[in-house]
Amino acid sequence: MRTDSRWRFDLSGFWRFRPDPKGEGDYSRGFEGEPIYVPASWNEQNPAWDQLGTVGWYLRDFRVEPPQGDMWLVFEGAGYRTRAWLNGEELGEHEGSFTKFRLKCSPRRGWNRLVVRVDNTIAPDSIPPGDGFNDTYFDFFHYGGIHRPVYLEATPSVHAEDLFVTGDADGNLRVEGRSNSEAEVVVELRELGKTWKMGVVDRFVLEQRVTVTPWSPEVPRLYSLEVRVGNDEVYERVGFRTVEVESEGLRLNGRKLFLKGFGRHEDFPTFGRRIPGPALIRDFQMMKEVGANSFRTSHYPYSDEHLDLADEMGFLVILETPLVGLGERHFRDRSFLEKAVNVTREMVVQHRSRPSVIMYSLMNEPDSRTEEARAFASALKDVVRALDSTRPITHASNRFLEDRATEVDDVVSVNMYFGWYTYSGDLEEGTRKAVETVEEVRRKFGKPVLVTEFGADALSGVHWDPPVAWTEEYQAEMIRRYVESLSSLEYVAGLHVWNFADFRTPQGRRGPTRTVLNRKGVVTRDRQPKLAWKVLKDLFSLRGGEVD
Ligand code: GCB
Repeated sequence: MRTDSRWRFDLSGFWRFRPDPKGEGDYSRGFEGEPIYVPASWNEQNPAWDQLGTVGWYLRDFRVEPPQGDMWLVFEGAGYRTRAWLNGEELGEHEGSFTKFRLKCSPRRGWNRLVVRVDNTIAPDSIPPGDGFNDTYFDFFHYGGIHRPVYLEATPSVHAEDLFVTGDADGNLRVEGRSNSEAEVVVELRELGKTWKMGVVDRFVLEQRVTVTPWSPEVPRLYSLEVRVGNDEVYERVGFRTVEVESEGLRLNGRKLFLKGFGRHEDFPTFGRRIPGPALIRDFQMMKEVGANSFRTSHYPYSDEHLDLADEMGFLVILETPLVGLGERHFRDRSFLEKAVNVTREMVVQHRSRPSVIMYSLMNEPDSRTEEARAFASALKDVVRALDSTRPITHASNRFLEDRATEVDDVVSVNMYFGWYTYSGDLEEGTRKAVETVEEVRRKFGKPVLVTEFGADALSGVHWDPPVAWTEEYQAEMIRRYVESLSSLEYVAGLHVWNFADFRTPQGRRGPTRTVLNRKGVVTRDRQPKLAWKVLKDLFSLRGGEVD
């Protein structure tokens, strides 16, 4: 639900920061600290903060003239655990780095002091889990801080809540929403000159058929749907599109769909877990240029800005939860399931009105070979279905035939590194194994298959003929062989190269297999193309990846 028509006070800019490596201090009333920029992770803003795996304190003094109504401190993403105090009074706390949350507050007229404590300690039961800062159960850097925008927002005493808007390619519009108390509700699609009066209600569902241009990667047409509840005005951008899953594959607006694209990360030099706007634009322009039509938000829900651009530029998104690296201990633990449900619910509610989001991925590479794992996946699926019954579900598996969670998925997704982690120098053998695996998975589950990861590390500027590991040539050749052989299988519904760009990862668990960054990007961390980029551009433009 878009609320930028409400009164807002933006808190981006320079704050003060104080590391608290033992996590024992109480600075909730104030401290001196050093300058830090928000929004961005703390790690790369100062080498002294880079490995700070525990607590950091933020402080901001600001002057404000608050309007009438309830006031909220909104974080679009901060973590891992965030607690805030306004003028010494505790506002509340939130666990999880990748979803939006808000804390009720009462700023006074004039000067106020906001203090935020961010605890980035990682534990076996955090989401995602790990044994410590450098020993994560996942392969990306555990940045800490206030990564996404933060602001004060006022809600009028009567206001809209929980807006959920969908539209299909035939122009069937569905709008669902609530008001915190009974009020006059009006829904408007201004571009079409349509207004619907819902009466005086506290809950409403509108179903109408309208004449529209469907949303697609080629023509990502968005309409603005406004809802007025009393004096409150909120809106969503609707894209009218239909996604269908058939045994042979996916359809978008009735036409066969082949997903071409990438797994990505929110990772950027100095900014850490925040990709600044100009870099997002560059990424999306490059992805268009290479012929991609989609990406997965590996391995956590991305920022509103990131997904806004996907809506606007016509990218199809597999929206993934931060449930990466789960094992038996997680599947047996009821309280972990509760946390997982919570984070999944927050993700779905935040992004379910986006046309770009065509599928949810509920986990990445769980150790899901048991009945407990299947039950866990099934419980998560029920939660999603209750909030949004319109989108198919998957999870990215590296357990292939042994994966029990795949049984509950609508689409099978596999991550495959034959020819890289099983390096023998023989590229043909790796590709053959990949094709065999996809064929077996298809035979067993009878569902469309997405290859959500494949690739090889390449150090930009390292070349060798004939191709050997770590060279740009080896990566390019491996990607070429995978794309050529897998895209000819009819039930393969898409190919996502791992990864769009090199990204930071800890040196712990994976030790010597990483050179500061994971180098499987087809562009470098500062977004310069490797050899594989050119190869991919030819492949994506040639192959029946187009919506036909
Ligand atoms: C995977 C993971 C991804 C890693 C990748 C790799 O299967 O899903 O997070 O980064 O492999 O490069 O090893």
